[in-house]
Amino acid sequence: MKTQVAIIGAGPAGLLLGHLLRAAGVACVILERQSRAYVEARIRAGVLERTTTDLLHRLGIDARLNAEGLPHHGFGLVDGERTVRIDVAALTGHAVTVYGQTEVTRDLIAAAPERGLDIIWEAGDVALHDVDSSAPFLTWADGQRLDTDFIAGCDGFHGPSRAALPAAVQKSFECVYPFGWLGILADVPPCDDELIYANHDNGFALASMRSPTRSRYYIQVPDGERMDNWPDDRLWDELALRLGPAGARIVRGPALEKSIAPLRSFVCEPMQHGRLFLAGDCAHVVPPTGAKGLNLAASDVAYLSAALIGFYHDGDEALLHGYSARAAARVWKAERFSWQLTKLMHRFPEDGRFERRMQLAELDYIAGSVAAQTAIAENYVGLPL
Ligand code: RFL
Ligand code: PHB
Repeated sequence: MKTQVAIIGAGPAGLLLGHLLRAAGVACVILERQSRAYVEARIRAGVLERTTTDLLHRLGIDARLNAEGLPHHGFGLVDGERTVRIDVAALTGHAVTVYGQTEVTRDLIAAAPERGLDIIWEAGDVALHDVDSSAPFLTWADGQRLDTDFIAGCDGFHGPSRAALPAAVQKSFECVYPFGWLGILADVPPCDDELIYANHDNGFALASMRSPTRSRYYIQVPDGERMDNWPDDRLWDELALRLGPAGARIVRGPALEKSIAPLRSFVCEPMQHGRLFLAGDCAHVVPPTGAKGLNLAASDVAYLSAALIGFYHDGDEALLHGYSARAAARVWKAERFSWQLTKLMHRFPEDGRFERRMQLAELDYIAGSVAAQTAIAENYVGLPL
């Protein structure tokens, strides 16, 4: 088999890149390790920046997004009993959209056949070859081979693409947090119209949603926490406690899904080597506090698709050479925002009474400062491409 761009991974980065390339007539094939059913069932992010929804509108893969996406004009930061509302729309002129990553993924997969985007599911043992030559190729399963002009590594944090960058050129930067998020999804109405991020003495909590009848909640739990320590009743009690005034309005229900995700900040530079380009979680990870991970995957592939299309349409390699620097500049700013919001809203085991008062003083400062609220709002809504 031969193609122009071989994409590894059918997450948001790989699927969006595939559609953007196909819309410009560039040939591509996606190789995905998991089955379609597995990928479509994965519960992940929930908040889309305008840069991400703009891509879906541009592709015309937006019918369900338009019908079911919830525009959100602000969110709350809670310390104890007080809610500081960040009025994102008033402060920036823009809103975010609550629409699950699961739904984005399903929409992109459903639109693939009619747009000539081939996805090979359950492609085991994908390996990258000759990425620094002009004729790279992929192999998988029992000796299947795909020759290609370029490889796009969109295979998430644990995929093989990043490891194909020679150790001598790869620089990585990492911060692992001593806690994770325990998430619960339930078919109950949300406790508030807006998302609420709470910093309680017991730790962080987040009230989010997928629709007017489906809620998504998270609490901070210690590293290595076991799920059987958190039967549903205990989890609902803890959410009600940590979420402040909104906690009293929680409607409880059976869990559709419960999982624990570790928190990490990670960046790999450069995001390109030879004919291999990295995009999304394979090149960088943010803690979910800023709701940036999926949106960074989308902005990476906005840059990468423009660069590849420039190459095929105009023979122009300038954007390809500039990809890593351009994408990483936006990534680092989202890393900073996600790290700072994580530090502000979580309890760190090494922190004492002083650090706790620093958090409360910062929240108090934010409550009284339009400048501080604007800085949060413009990062949350997404920095421009
Ligand atoms: P993905 O989604 O991990 O997709 C990678 C794909 O590559 C496949 N793969 C392979 N395929 C072939 N061969 C191999 N050897 C392969 N190895 C892996 C995988 O099966 C998979 O299909 O990466 P991508 O596309 O870069 O997308 C990144 C986002 O998924 C991620 O950043 C977000 O989910 C992060 N995130 C959030 N981001 C937001 O923008 N807003 C949010 O509100 C938000 N909330 C969250 C989140 C992530 C969370 N977890 C579970 C980590 C909330 C949580 C709890
Ligand atoms: C979610 O709804 O899953 C979600 C929302 C906001 C975040 C993280 C996760 O910051």
